[in-house]
Amino acid sequence: MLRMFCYFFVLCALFVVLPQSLVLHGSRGIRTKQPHLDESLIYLWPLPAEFTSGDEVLSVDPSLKLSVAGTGGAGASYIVEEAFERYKKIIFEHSGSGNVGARLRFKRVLVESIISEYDVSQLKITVHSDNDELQLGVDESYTLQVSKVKEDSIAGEVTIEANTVYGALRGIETFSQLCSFDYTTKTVQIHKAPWVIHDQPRFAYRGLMLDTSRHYLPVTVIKQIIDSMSYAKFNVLHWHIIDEESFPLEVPSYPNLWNGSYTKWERYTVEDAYEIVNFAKMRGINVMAEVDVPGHAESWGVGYPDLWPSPTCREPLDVSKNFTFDVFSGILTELRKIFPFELFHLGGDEVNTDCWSKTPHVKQWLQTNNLTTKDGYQYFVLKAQEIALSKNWTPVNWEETFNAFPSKLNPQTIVHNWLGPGVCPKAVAKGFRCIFSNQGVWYLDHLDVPWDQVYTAEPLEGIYDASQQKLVIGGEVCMWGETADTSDIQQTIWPRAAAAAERLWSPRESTPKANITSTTLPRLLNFRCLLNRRGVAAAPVRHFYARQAPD
Ligand code: CP6
Repeated sequence: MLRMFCYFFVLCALFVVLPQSLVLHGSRGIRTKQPHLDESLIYLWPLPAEFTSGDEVLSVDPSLKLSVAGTGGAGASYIVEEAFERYKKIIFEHSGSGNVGARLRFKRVLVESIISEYDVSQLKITVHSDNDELQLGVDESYTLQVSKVKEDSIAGEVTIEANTVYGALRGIETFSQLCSFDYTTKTVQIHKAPWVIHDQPRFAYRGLMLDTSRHYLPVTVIKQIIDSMSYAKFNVLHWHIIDEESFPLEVPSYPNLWNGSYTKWERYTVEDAYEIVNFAKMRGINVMAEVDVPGHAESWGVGYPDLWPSPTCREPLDVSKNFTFDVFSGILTELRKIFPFELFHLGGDEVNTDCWSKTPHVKQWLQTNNLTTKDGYQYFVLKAQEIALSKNWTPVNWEETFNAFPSKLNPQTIVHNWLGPGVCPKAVAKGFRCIFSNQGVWYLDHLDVPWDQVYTAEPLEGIYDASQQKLVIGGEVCMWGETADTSDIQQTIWPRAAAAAERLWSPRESTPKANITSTTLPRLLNFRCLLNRRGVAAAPVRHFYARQAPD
């Protein structure tokens, strides 16, 4: 009897513990299986705006050649040429492809039916403009065609036509997703040819935020993240460089600021920042820097304690001193040389003004100027906006600034949503532009949000007027750094960031909220494996074990 009871107890304990451990360690334990390829599905991520496909298979020459043409000529082609070299490594990854023995064997099989050894031996890219300026709203459209030319000695042709090099980059990414290695013939193949793809993004702003203040991220890691962003067609890296915990960036005119870094190793030189901006540009990604004021700035005072209201009350920055604005303006002058993107993020979130009312000289200054603490907050944010505007930047601010004084913000301001879904409809109704980042669904540090909730989040929810919809420039997933560092950042970003990337790129009609487990999930599982094949530590797609799907 006692033994039976023990068995029963152990069994009950198993039932209690097991499902929980599956939820908590879903990514370490049983995983959602990659299903066998369903030939009827189109394995592209994000889904192109328009496409048609066929049922032919073409082989691709491992010594694939690039030809770049167009009115722009060689002007901007170095961006395309470098991209081509990167993608050749990705597409022809297996050492069997291009292996002479394998090629000869393959040739023997095909020698009677096909004239050329491979169907596709050239990628023809036409770019219509040599202007390589990368700004918000840059033309990223492209047409990608894979066709069979039977009567020619060249059996197949792949062409990409784009208005800018950045459109060409998006087209090359899509081309790479059409290519797959066939282990029987040891060749790279394109299935479902011929293809005609007309593609363009739904939103101009498709962002990922990185926070290098809570945990320092080495430059190589930031570059890896930028590379992975380009696979999902993201186009803005929002770099939350500085915050209250650490100040890792070099500011030459105020050389003590980076005394606020965690260690002397956990820093970015001006040259590092340049390199990151250039690396991103080569992949069609803009870098938007953030200097979050007046809250979230305690680390500034490590080097310049006068920026604190007092040594014991350190945040927000001292609003009463000219020195505070001299330093702020000095930082922006240095950053302007590094970051060519027209948007600049001024933060303005989570400002607790207790230190202003508790510190005698600040309290006195507020009284003298007949300001409440809330007025002081407004004064600081508007002054920061003026400084950014004077440096020819468009200010972006977290939504609290809009919530506190909507009619005072500069009309150029882009309101950055995060507190739930509500602010974009209000901001665009007042004529402001808006970025959607609802923390309930697009904060990647919230590990409990499953991929389908990320996917079905809709930036235009609650906005019905077409002219107001145009003011939502896009959205951004945020990777706050308190609970992630180099060891696990990629697996925290991916695969869920990819769900947001498709929401931001693909047409609303082709990314419905219903039935996403039947067609969208297999494509996402496939994209996650693509990331893994490219060396990105994307986590398993948590689905059935973490939570039952909605449909
Ligand atoms: N840091 C800064 C943060 C957050 C914000 N700003 C944040 C707040 C709440 C959550 C996650 C992140 N860590 N500077 C808000 C924009 Cl849940």
